[in-house]
Parts: sequence; C-alpha cells; structure tokens
Amino acid sequence: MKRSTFLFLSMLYSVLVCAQQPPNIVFIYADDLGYGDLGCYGAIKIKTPCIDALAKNGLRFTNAHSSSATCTPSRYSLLTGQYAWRKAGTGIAAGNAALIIPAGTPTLSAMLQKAGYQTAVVGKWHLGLGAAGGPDWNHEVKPGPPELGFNYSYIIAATGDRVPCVFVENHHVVNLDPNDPIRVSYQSPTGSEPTGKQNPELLTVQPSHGHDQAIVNGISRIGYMTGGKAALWKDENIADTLTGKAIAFMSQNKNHPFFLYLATHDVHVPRAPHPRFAGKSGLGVRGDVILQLDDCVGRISKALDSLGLTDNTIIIFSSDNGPVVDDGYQDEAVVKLNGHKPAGVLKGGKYSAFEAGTRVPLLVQWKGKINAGNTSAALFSQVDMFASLAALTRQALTNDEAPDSFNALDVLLGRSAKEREYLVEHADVLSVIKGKWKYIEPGNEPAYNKNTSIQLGNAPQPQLYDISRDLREQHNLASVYPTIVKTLSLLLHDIRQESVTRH
Ligand code: NG6
Ligand code: CA
Repeated sequence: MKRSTFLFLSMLYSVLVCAQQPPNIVFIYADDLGYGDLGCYGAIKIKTPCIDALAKNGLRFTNAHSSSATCTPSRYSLLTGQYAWRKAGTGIAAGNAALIIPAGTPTLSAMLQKAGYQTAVVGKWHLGLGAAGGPDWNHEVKPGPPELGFNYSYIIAATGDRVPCVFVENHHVVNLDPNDPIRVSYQSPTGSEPTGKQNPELLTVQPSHGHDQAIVNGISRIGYMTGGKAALWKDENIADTLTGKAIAFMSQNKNHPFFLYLATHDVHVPRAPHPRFAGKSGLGVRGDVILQLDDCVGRISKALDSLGLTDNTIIIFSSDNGPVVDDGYQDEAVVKLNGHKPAGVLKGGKYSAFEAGTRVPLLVQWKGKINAGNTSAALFSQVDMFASLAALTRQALTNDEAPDSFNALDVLLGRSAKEREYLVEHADVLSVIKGKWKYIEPGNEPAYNKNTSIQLGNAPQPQLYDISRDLREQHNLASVYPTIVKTLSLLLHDIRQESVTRH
C-alpha cells in the first residue's frame, strides 16, 4: 500500500473511532453555591472567569434546580433518580451514618458503567458508608461508592465540618496508621481530647452555632473523633487534593469513555482557603473559596484541553443547594459580603422552600455539539440527570430504575425548550412549580432561622406565587386563586402517591 493511502486510511479509522466513542462526562457539583455567586449569573463583586468560560462556551440555565435544599437528599436524588423525600433517612447524614443507598440500587454511576464507562467519584459523598451500624474506619469501609457503580472513589465521607476529617479511597481511609485507630461518635466524646466547647482558646475560628466538638486543624467540628492523626486532612489543601485526584483519573482513562463526578468541598463550611486565595477576593473567606472553586474548574478544563479531550467531553457544572453565609462559624463571611448577593435576585437560601433553596447555577459545555453562549429558561431538575444521561448513552431504563427521572437530554443539550410539565422542590416542605405558578404546601416548621438568617419559606397556610412576575415570592396569591391552589396541591398529592412518575 502506498504511504499516502495508508496515512489516509489510518486517519479515516481514527476519525471513525472518535466519532463512535461516547462522550466523557464530567459532572462538577459545587457545595452551597448560590444562584448569584458567579459572574455569569450576574455577580459583580467576585470574578469567576473559569466557570464563566463554561457559560461562554456552552449553555447556561436560569431555571434549573437541585432536587432538595440540602446536600444529602440532593445527592441521593442525583445518583438514584428518585426523590429523596420518598425514602426515610435521607436527611442531612451524620459523618458515621450507614450507606443510605442500599448496595445494588440502580444508580447513575452503575448505569454508565453498564454503558461502558469508567466511573469515579472524587470529593464530597455525604450518603453514608458501611452496613447497618455505620462504617468500620479501621478496616474495610464497605459498602460505599464501589458497591454503587464507581470504579474509583476518593471521598470526604460526609462534609468538611463533620468528623472523621479523613479521605476514603475505595475501601480504605487514606494514610491510616493501624497503631492509631479512628474512633468516631456523634453522641459522646471518644477520648479526653479538648473540644471546641471546652477549649475555645485552641480555635482559629469560633463556631457560631453547633460545630463545638472535635478540634481538627484548629477548627471545631460536628462529632467527636479520636486517633487517625496521620490521616487527617489539612483543610487548606482539600481543593488541590481533590482536583489532583480528578485530573489523575481523567489522564488514566483518556483512551476510554469516563464519568467523573467531582463533588467539591467548596464553598461549604469550614471555609479555609489555600494561601493562594486567602484574602484575594476582598469578600472574606466565602469569596476566597469561590475563587478556589473557580480555579478547580479552570484546572479541570485545562487538563481536558491538554489531554485532547475537550471536544469529546460534556462538562456539567451545578450546585447541590442554595447559598448560606453563616452556616455555623464566625468566619466573617457575613460582615465581609460587601454587597455581594449569594442568592442573586432570589429569596431564601440553603434549607429554604423559597427559590434560592434549589434554583442553582447549571452550565453545560460540549464544544461543537452545544451552541456557545446560549441561555435556557427551561425548567430542569437534577433528578433528571439519570434518565437524560441514560438517553445520551442509549441505555433503556426499567421502571425500577430512576423512577422520578425524566429524559430531558434535549433540554440539557439546548436542542429543545420542551421542559418538564412540573417540578418538585424539597425543603422542610414540598413545593411544586407548574408554568408560572409555584405552590408551597403548608407546614408548621419555623418560617425563619435566626442562626443562618434565612427565610425558610414555611407557613401554616398554603402559599402560591406567580414566579413569572414575582420571582422574589413577595405576594402570596393563595387566597386570590383557590382553584389553582387546589389543583397544585392535588398534583403534589398524586406525585406523592405514585412510586414512578416518569412517563
Ligand atoms: C447543618 C450544619 C451546617 C451544615 C449542614 C449540612 C449545624 C448547626 N449546622 O446541620 O453547618 O453542615 O448541616 O450542609 O450543625 S449540607 O450542605 O451538607 O447539607
Ligand atoms: Ca450543600
């Protein structure tokens, strides 16, 4: 064969192989990042150029929602495609909770594994670990992500503010010295170590509510912990460690389709930015860790570029719930806000039934496949990620897989504006959005949390807002439109009764 013919045929071969290779999926899940926290969502006091680049090169959603207003239930729904409120025990999990999703449950990761993907979770897990009774930190930490369809996992078991402050890689605590075993309790002290409550003089930041138990790196946490000294993370290095592990996973799998679920610790408390970012935002530590988050996203994008994978990778960026400024530490985030509005134009925040609880940034970049720089106003729920990515990878779903997840792939890729007929929001109470209406069911929980200064959206009477005109949910129209209240409360009732809502 002539050299030129050979070259032509081998080029044709690689073009065909590339064309057939399903896209890599990188899902970056920020923690507690609000609708107003990014430049591309209107923030002017803080610069987020790397995250904004995803919007510039891809699609930006203005009406996308996490499934819940807190972490554990949002992550539960993301991975199972089932509303967390259907299942007891899916509220904010303790750091020693048992695995909330039983091993063998159909998950987003297992579905993508079936589709031929290498799968990884790097970062915040917060879905419990281990069998009933919780994890055995000193031996095999099992079951966990490996039993739910992840080929590789490098996780923070719960949150940065909960013990144990160690990473778990696959089934083992990283750097654990067997002679210094870990003991954890959420009930009573595990040893005679000082605590935040008894020894505030040892702390670099004082708690404002809760967070007064074990002290790790001068920061007091939720829960008691003894031992595992060599395994403790340094808070300032968490972002770099996670970004490094994520990039290593992508590099190792560059010749193979992969799904990377990168769940950052930022911008959750405690906020301990690396010295590169400390003091750099001018907005205090919360601003600094937003810069750190932006840097992480920039490094992921750059790594994809240098691996030559950008064109065949979908990057999805979102947040697990809305923003909170004082979430339990006197870290000066409130006084240094300097006019920045984490929730943007919305009312409420993390924990809230108002829009800021679940309406979060969502950006999707797939160069060459998604038009650059567009905005979508379509209603989108993260519970739909499962069925949408199943459609992308041509996986059929049975009814017991992802029962509340709709295939919204065309919406996600900006090919259609045909949105969900309705969307359920979950905080202390459930709300439903349909068309221009948002109905919040009545509930007896407090209307306001004075610790976090968040309007929780709970009220003993039904609430109805026309969010097309009153996005800030100022005017409760429930008494003006009783029939709409009735229709939406019946819709919510039906959704609650059904165990499968996908149709
Ligand atoms: C709350 C914590 C808060 C945060 C939250 C979970 C207190 C007083 N507050 O209970 O600091 O950890 O749980 O956040 O302990 S989430 O984003 O993981 O849902
Ligand atoms: Ca969160």
